[in-house]
Amino acid sequence: MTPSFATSLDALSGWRTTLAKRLDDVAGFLREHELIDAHAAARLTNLRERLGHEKLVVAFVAEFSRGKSELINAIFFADTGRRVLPATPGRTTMCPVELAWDAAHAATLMTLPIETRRDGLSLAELRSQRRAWTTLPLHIHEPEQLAQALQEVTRTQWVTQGRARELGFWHNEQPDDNPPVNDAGLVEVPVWRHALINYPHPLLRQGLVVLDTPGLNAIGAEPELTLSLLPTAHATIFILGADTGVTRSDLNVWRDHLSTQGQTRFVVLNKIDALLDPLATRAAVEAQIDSQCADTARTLGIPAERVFPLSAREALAARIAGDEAALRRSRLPALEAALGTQLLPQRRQVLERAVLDGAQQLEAHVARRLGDQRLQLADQGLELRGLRGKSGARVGLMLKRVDIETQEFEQCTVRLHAMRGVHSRMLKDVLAELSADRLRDDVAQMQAEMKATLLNLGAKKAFVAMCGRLRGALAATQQRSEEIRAMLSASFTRLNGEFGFSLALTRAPELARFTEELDLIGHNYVKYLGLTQALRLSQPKFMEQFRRMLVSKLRVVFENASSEIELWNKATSAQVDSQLRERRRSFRRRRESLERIQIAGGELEQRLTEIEAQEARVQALSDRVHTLLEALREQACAGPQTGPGVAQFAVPSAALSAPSRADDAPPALRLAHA
Ligand SMILES: Nc1nc2c(ncn2[C@@H]2O[C@H](COP(=O)(O)OP(=O)(O)OP(=O)(O)O)[C@@H](O)[C@H]2O)c(=O)[nH]1
Ligand SMILES: [Mg+2]
Repeated sequence: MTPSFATSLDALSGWRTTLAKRLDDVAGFLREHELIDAHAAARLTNLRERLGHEKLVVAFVAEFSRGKSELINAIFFADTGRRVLPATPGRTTMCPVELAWDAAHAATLMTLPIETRRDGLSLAELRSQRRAWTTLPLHIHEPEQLAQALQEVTRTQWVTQGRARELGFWHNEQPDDNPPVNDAGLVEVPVWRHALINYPHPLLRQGLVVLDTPGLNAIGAEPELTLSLLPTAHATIFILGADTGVTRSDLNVWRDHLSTQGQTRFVVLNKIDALLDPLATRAAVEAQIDSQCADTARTLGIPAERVFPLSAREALAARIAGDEAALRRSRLPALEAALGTQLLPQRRQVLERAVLDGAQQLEAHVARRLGDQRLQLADQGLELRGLRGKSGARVGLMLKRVDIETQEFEQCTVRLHAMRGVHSRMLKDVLAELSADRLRDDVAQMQAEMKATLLNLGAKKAFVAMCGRLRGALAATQQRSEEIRAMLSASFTRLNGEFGFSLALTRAPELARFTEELDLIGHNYVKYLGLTQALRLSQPKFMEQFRRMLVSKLRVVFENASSEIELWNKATSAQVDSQLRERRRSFRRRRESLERIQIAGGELEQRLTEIEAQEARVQALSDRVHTLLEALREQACAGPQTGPGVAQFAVPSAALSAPSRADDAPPALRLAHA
């Protein structure tokens, strides 16, 4: 049987938990035996964070009234026994609604007033300002109260045309797209800009984030939704009505918001129950559904198997009634299975790669460290074995040699100092290319150019020019990183040759990934500048919001590129420091053991035994790290398991009759465990 989305997501998160545990084992061992430096540890923490907290965002996108909210109800809320998210004919959901679970907070509905648009602050900035939001507690045990509270997302208010214009819902330039005006000359606009539902649903607990959107062709659509939330969603579910077919405005939504390749897209042909006809045979209705799916696929230019005909309303009713046959007839299980089998393997691959890369880097790091120790021990052993049967005078000579060698070695500090000076100067230059100041200047230049030309074409040109400058900055950074690498490589060769270091350079960070991210942002913004929304840029408040949003997006790319470079440079310096420390310690040890041997003749054999014990210890450490990393790699390659014996969430309908495992789980969240 094909596993449902719920079962697959559960298996994925089970796999992530086990992987995180294996990673903790590795990290604990490395720390305990001081086998890891601060920078390798930082990388490890990063990976751990990703495994534990990475979210999977699924966005529901469509024109209004196609059944987005109803579909979310059927997939996520059926076990409350009622319709929880408001779904009614006509415009219902008035602002983007994000459903997620953050255990650090109670179950709540948080709403952000639409007036915040006037301050020019972006949604990303406002997320952390809890005071800007209105918070409503959610009584998850009381479905009636829950549904009542969620009615908030439908709230609207009547405002003057001037205020509507300020809020981005009115444009003199495009009168046809403006909302209707009532007798008093007022315009209806949403009360809220964004809503966050914090709800402990089993799937949300596992890192799923669901985004319900208001009908997207609306002129007042939140720019951040278009520019940030939708492009970064891992999957989008585009919904059409079987009763309406693909309308012109459906096509506009598709073209404007879902045409980005690379996104995982699912198309739902909803409301197939509307095609039922008492005068037609079941087979005739089925044939009509098939032909409508084929038409839809052709119109949207996607393979036919990407279109899922279903009835969200019937699926919701069937799940509430616990009627399996009706649920199958609604055809929702096919969409859920596709989500499970197509979306999650992709997430798995990304995480698997990250873990395997991480394991490889750790192994190389540890091998280098233990290799250094082994080398020092071998040298000491050789030296001491050479002393067997030698006189006290000979030991004295050896001591002198150690002192000379130590002095010679210490000459390296001058060389190291010079290298560090050049390195830090070069690094400073590289990081300046990616600094926040530079970014601000580039965006300011674009803004000035945009202001000079309010025509759409000019705005786009200014934006494209800025993207070009930023791409240039990344290319220059890559080039300078290579120069740093070349400088270090030459220095390392000399240090290794003259002073017996075993310094090894890793590859300079690849910045192509960041250029791709930059291109994706560029692509989305250019699309946006081509939309009617671009006209809003003539308003200073919107220009400001646009600028802030853009800067915050670009800053993430530049900061990540910058820290990647910094991390690589720090890891390189850390390697030099640790070898320097290790070498000094080894000179000290050599001196101490020779001194002891000089005092008491019997010490020599004992010292040799100690060295052998240390060599055995290094070998044991190396074996253990290898075993731990093998276990991590094996787990990563095994992937999520959905077989028997693995705890699974049943699809919500089955949960209706299943006993609650956790006593404190609300009735809506009962789990069935296989
Ligand atoms: N017949 C039928 N009606 C449906 C189905 N799914 C949704 N509806 C109805 O269609 C209407 C709109 O559904 P919503 O879920 O509110 O649509 P939406 O896409 O969220 O619309 P907005 O929130 O306005 O953007 C409601 O009355 C639903 O009950 C279905 O499968 N069959
Ligand atoms: Mg809705």
